[in-house]
This record gives sequence, structure tokens and C-alpha cells, in this order.
Amino acid sequence: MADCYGFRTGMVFRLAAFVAVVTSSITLIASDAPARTSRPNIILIYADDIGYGDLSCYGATRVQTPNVDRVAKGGLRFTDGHCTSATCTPSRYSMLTGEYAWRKKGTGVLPGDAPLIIEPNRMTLATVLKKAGYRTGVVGKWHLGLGRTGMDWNGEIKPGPLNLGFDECFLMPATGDRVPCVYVENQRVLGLDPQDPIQVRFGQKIGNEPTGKENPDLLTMHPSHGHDQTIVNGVSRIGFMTGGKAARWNDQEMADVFVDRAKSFVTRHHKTTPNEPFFLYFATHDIHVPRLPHPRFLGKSGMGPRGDALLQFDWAVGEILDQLDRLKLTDNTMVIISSDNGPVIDDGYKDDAVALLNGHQPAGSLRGGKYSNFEGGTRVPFIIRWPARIKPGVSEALVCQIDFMASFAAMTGQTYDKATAPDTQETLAAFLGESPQGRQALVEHAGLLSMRHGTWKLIEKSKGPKRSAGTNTELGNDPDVQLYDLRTDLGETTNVAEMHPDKVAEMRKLLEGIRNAEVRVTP
Ligand code: NG6
Ligand code: CA
Repeated sequence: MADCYGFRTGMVFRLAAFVAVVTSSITLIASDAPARTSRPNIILIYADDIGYGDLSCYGATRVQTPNVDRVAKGGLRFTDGHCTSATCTPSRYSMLTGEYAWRKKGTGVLPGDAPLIIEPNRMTLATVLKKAGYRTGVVGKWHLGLGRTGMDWNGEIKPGPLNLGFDECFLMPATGDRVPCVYVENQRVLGLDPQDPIQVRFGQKIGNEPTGKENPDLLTMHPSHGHDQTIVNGVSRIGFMTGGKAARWNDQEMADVFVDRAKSFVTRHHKTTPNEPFFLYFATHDIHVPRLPHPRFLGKSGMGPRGDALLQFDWAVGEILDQLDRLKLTDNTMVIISSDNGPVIDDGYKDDAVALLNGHQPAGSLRGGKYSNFEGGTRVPFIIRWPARIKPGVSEALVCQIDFMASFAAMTGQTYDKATAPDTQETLAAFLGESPQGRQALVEHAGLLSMRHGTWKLIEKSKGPKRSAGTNTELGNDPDVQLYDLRTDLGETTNVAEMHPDKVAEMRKLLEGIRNAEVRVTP
């Protein structure tokens, strides 16, 4: 941890020095407050592993997602919208903190017993909105660690979201395929029997419960790679747990449970504090592995559990939309739909996802997917609907989830802390469809850092493997530097680095500047 803080402090110091020069020593940056600030309700629906081509409003034809399409039709659909990273934890970290996760060690995909990786009381997206008078809540997948190292899951689970600006939380602590397979409501495991305490461990077995490796006969879904440790509900997971039997989730009911919680958050705040806006961060488990949607979706997509989970995600979106309609909140609620990384087909379980794809292209016309340096890693569905303010349409602006913090601060007339949120940029006009210009530049993060500048894309040299062994994703590694002109080559098929040495040099310099935090690129 000492290293980690040393690294961060050094970076923040250099950045702060730079910011001080350009802002005449103001530490708390007041966002350029628009003449008229507004406080719509905000529901951020954050999917897990849904790719650029997985939704019908982004061109999918084998699967239909009418509820997501409803949001796209009534809002702004971005064709160049990004998470920051090609996996979950770093994307969520960046979105909530306004800092690129790669600046800080220990922000890769976390085990289920990881301590909270965002410093308690640090300013987050939720804090900014809370300062603006919002009621704030998070429902669903967290995966940013909870408590401190060695935390007892049977006691108070803290620090967590309640120390980061959220008034309430209802969580899956890590991922569906990682223990502990229990829900955490505020600071406790829900439904825990004190006579049957939970213990969780990664790396080494704990307790005597069957595992996928030792007892494959007990499995109802088999791993294809990894995922052979404690068996919960017939599915072996990553990590070991024992006890907490009464508290364990039922995978097939998970979407219903999260949707109920999300809806009750909305209803409660609408009833009790009708004059205050709310911010709900609703992070679904769908469509991450293990894909075990409710039986009512089984077989409905014709594409196996992955397609069925997509239908379940779409249903969840529809439930939220209907609820807003019923409560007459639609007009002044901003609904955002996006995803934490690109798509993956076989992510570790034999669920026929590859065999039943049936021509479906989860990343659309992009190359790569989850884990990849190609665009498929971070370019994801990105839709914002706010009927009272946003004119429906399609935007080609380069936008990123990391910019919610600065942009919503501007929208609500709030400040945020530039020293701890160095990478968030105010792109509110792009989010609202009032400008075709989003960011000029964005660092995309997978195994490497890649640079976007306008429609150019630079991928650093790498001796890494071409494909990931388990998932078979094209990772975008190449011993030569790669430059793509996405305007004419969205699928990153033709490396034009040799034809444009000046552009390569310019983008490398830009990337180095941002990496060393000596350059700020303003939108
Ligand atoms: C990988 C898991 C994968 C998934 C991923 C995290 C194996 C072999 N693979 O390590 O199944 O859980 O981590 O996904 O264990 S994410 O969407 O939360 O980033
Ligand atoms: Ca994910």
C-alpha cells in the first residue's frame, strides 16, 4: 500500500502543481456553471459486459431489446461512448472518482474479499450530487471492495458506499462468479443467521464445502476455464466460502431482487422527499457470467443463456421506465444506459454462448471485446434520455463515463475536487446534445494504454499474446505500434502507423503527457 500511495501522491502533486498554474491556485474547481442549472433525477443503469452490438438500437438483429430502444428513441444515442477500461473494477472506479484507474495500483479486477479501494470520504460522483441536494443510492454490482483487509463478513461491513456519498446501498459485493454469494444491505449481509457465520477466502480453501474441482458431479453448470472453487447453487465460483447458507442468493432471482430494490428506492424517495431529486446507480449483474436468468427468459432468445440474459436486462430497463411513467417522473428524469466493458462470449462457463451465437455480433463492427485494447474493449452502448431537456437523436461525440462527475457538477452548480478527480472533464453540452463536440482525447485502458485523439486511435507496442487464452478475445497486442483511422476503419483492420509518423509521435506525446499528468486536454 505504501507504494500505491507514494505513486498516487506523486502524481497528484505534479498534477496539482500544473493545475495551480493554469487556475491561479484554486483547488476546488467551480464548474463553469451554466446560466440555468438543473437537478433532474438521475438513474444510471450500468450493465455488466454488454457490448456495442448487443442491443437492437445499436444494430443487433438476432436479439431484440425494445425497452432499451425506447430509451434510445426518446433520448440521445452515442456512437462513440466509452467506459474507461476493458474490465469492470477500473471502469467503475474511474466513473465514481473522476480519476483514471490506471493511475492507482490495486484497481484491477478485484477478488471478492478485497478491501474498499476508494478512500473513505473521498469525493465521488455520488458526493457531488448529494451536495446538490440529491438522495443517493446504489443497487446491484459493486466490485470496488468493501471494508478493510481481513474484514469479518458477519459484523458491520464498512467502509463502503455509505462512506462515499451514497445514502443507501443494496449490493452484490463483487461479481456473480465470485464469492461471497450474498447480498449486502447497507452495512450487513442480508438474512445472515448468526449461528452459521460466513467465512470467505481467496487463494486457499476454507471450510469443507464442495468445490467444482473436487466435486464436478455436483455441478449444474460447468466451468470452461477457472471458476472451479466453492459450489453455490450448483455453480462453482472463484474463491472459497463457507457458512451463511440462509443468506446465499438465488442466481435466477437476482434480476428480480435488484429491480425490486431499484423501484422501491424510486418510490420511497418520490413519496417521502418529492421536492428533492434522486440519483440511483443501478448496476445490473446481467449479462455477466454465470448467466442464469430467471426461467421465464430461458430459451426466449434462441441464443442460449447469454441472449436470454440480454432479454432479462432489457426487461429490467422496462420495469424502471414503467415505474417512472406511473409516478409521472419520466419527463424530468435522466436515464442513462451504459456498460462497464465490452462483450465476452465464453467468460469461463460452458453455457453454449459460442455455439449459439447464430451470427450475432456482440461488439457490432468493432474489433475485440472485454479485455481488449481494440475499440470493442471500451466503446460501449451509451444512451442518455431526459425528455424535458434532451432532443432525441444520435451523437458522434467522443464521450466517456469518467466525465459524469465534472458534467453533473456543472449541471447542478456544484464544485468538485480537481486534485482527487484529475481526469474528469466537463462535457455537459455533449451529454445534452447541445454540442457535437465531446472530448478531444481519451485514454483507453486494457492490458495497455491506448490513445484516442479525435477519430485517431493509437495502441502502444506490446509483446503480449494476440488472443486471451480462455475467452479467445483479440487483445490488440502487437510488437509494432498501431495507428488506426477510425473514420474510415472502425474495425481497426489496417495499421497506418508507418504512413503517419507525425501523428504517431503527436499521440505518443499526448499519451505520455496524460500518463505523467503534465498535460491537461480540455474539451
Ligand atoms: C476474470 C474471470 C471472468 C470474470 C472477470 C471479471 C476467470 C478465468 N475469469 O478473471 O470470468 O469474472 O475476471 O469480469 O476467472 S468483470 O466484468 O467483473 O471485470
Ligand atoms: Ca464487466
